[in-house]
Amino acid sequence: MIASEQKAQRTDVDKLALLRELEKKVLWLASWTIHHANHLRENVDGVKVGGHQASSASLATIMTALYFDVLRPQDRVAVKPHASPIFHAIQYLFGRQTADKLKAFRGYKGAQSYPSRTKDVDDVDFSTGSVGLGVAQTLFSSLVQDYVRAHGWGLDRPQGRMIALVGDAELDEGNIFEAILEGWKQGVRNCWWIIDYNRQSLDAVIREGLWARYEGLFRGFGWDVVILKYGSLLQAAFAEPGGARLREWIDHCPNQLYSALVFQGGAAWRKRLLDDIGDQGEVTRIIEARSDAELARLMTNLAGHDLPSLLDVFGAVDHDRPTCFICYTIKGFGLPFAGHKDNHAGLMTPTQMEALRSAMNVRPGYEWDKFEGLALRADDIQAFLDRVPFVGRSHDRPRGAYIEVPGQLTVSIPPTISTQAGFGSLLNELAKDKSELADRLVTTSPDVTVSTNLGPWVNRRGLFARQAMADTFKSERIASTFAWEFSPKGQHIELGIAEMNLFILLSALGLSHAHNGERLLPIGTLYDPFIARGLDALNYACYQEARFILVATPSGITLAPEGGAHQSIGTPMIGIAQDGLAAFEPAYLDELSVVLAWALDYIQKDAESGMSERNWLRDGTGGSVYLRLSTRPIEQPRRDMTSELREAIIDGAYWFRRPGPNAEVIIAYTGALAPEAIEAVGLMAEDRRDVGLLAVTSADRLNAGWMAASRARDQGLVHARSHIERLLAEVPPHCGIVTVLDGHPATLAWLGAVHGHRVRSLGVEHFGQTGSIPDLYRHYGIDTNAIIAAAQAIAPGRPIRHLKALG
Ligand SMILES: Cc1ncc(C[n+]2csc(CCOP(=O)(O)OP(=O)(O)O)c2C)c(N)n1
Ligand SMILES: [Mg+2]
Repeated sequence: MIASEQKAQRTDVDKLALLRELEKKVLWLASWTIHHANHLRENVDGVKVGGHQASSASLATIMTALYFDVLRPQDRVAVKPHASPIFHAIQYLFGRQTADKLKAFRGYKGAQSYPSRTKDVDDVDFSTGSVGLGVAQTLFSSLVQDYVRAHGWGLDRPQGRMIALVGDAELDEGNIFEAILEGWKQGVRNCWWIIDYNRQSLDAVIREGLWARYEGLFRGFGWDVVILKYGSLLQAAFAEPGGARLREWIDHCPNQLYSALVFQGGAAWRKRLLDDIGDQGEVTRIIEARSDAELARLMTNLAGHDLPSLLDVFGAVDHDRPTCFICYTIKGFGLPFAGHKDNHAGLMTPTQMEALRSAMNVRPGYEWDKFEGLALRADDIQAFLDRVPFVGRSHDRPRGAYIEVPGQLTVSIPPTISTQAGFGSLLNELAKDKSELADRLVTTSPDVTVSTNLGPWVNRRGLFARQAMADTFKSERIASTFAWEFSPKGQHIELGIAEMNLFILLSALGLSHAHNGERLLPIGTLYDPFIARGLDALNYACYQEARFILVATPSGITLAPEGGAHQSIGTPMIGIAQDGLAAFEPAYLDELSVVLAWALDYIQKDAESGMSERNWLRDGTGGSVYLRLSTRPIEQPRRDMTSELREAIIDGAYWFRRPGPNAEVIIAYTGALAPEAIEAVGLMAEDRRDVGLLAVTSADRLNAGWMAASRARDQGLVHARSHIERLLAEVPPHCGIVTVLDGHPATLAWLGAVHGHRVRSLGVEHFGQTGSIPDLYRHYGIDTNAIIAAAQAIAPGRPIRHLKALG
């Protein structure tokens, strides 16, 4: 053997020895962190917070191999929610997590139970917690990386692999299958899914033979599949005389029995093996040559806990094909409840923890010490840690350069138009524009591109695909309104009909600045009722501060011709309640134009800003934006867009008609019901004095500002006033408010609580009635008559003459 070979071999051995020590340390720290949170923290209130020691331990070896050897700084990882303590322990060893945060695990401002991009300090790539979402997002993030590079951006950075550490039960989530199908259509690559095949979920041991279903599934969609079943010890034993028999036994061992034996340990293994195959020749020697402890070690040596096997397999990948690794593991490996089917929320008792402490050579008082109890020298370990490729990742997250947004967007306003059609015109104008802004826009839609009015934009900017594809209808000269041409420069990503995929893709696009250092301005369109289909993915996108604009159209019962099944009632309430999402429902195109320009700037903001004095909103912090639009063409006002009006539209409301000093009633409306509200005010004028008309463009922002200003006053800032408080201060105390929108009435009902006015709230509470717009408005009581009737009820006085009998 020549000298350099000897040296290389020695370094390999050294690396393995180091990794083995680190694996132990990671398991110790993660277990101790959870134990500390449950048993030792001073302020624990008697409620066990769990922490999933078993679920974490399952991934300790795989994550050791990845983070200390395989990963490169540009790789991005979605960590299975319950492996959070392992992730934090690894980051702690890298010096990127603090002992204080670990000590406060699951506590106030402590390390998070599930890895969080926004709440954790140790550079989490994807927030996980709702199982299945982080997994799918890695697939879409690899697509986004391709999109960015195909557009010529970020080519000076190395390409990363998008990796998901997947719990085997996560694969029960339907969104994973939707993503795999979409990934196949889009030609996904640079994506690894590493399945922690511990054959346990939360409740139980999973079905036999699932791995074979997974294998077939992934292969069917063009993935490479690598099955890591047996570790190096077992493989060596299989090579011994009689080894084939042992292998046959273990290959046929049911999951339940295997788990039970793992839990019971060496003596149980011996008894069972001797009972089953002890009389079958040479295999007996394999069993008898080992002590109970050695036998247990052998029989639990699955590849997912075997560093040499993992390093070999991960290190051998030399292509960018999507790859699924099915890694056999044991839930709770290395801990006393390993394999027990009830171990999901199991916690080690103080006695068990003491046993682990002594096995790990950790002295009391040195539990958080990075190098305590390790067999190698601290200096050597530290030197190794300093050389780990992954630590080359910068401490600062990339942010992507800000893309300039003009104060005003170009659009010509016809006398009558719907907000949905207006949105199409705005994007069509942007598509014509030779600007950085237009180039950074990327649109996406789950098979409703044309019906949500993105057609003209797509005609101009094309669809994205890594390989160009012509529109055959065009080349065959068949007349069509829409060109459907794919190219690497295209700016629309067409998805199949899966709203989950839409939101997860928006989440990936909306984090491009942080993942690729290149900012994209994503706009996704869908039908408003189907927000509910992807709501959890939307919530997670917002939770991890992805930035995008969601345009939901059509909405409400105003989509009457589409039929009852597509109505949306609750979405305005989602707009109010969803954290990280500013919701608007403009009535007119000039309002929409103002809101869209604002939104394109707002989604790029990320300052640690306080509240603005004007509206008591944290506009400097930014967020995503939801626009609830309508297909109903309505007559447009002719007016100058003054800066005062623009500001009020963004803040959430303005007086379309100011109430006079003697007003008895005002009407507050949102969105497509503007014509009914205006008509009602006109018809009441003879019988009620000074009726005011409040146009509400964003119930969400009005409400948020009001809540924030109230809190500020509670804390002593006596002059804090929100936008809605200032507007309603003009309304005399005895005056009533009628609110109306095409959505749930509770959306605006709170307006009465601002200054204590009486309120009658009109809206839609029931679902599914078909009919024309007048039929439905009458049926649900949101037409002009209903508004007038409500005004009469809340502001009694002489009968309003135009009030017809309500049908
Ligand atoms: C969408 C969603 N539903 C339910 C849960 C609750 N839950 C957390 S972990 C888990 C089972 C996970 O099993 P697996 O993915 O196999 O991981 P393991 O615990 O085996 O490591 C469940 C049902 C969740 N976190 N998210
Ligand atoms: Mg599992």
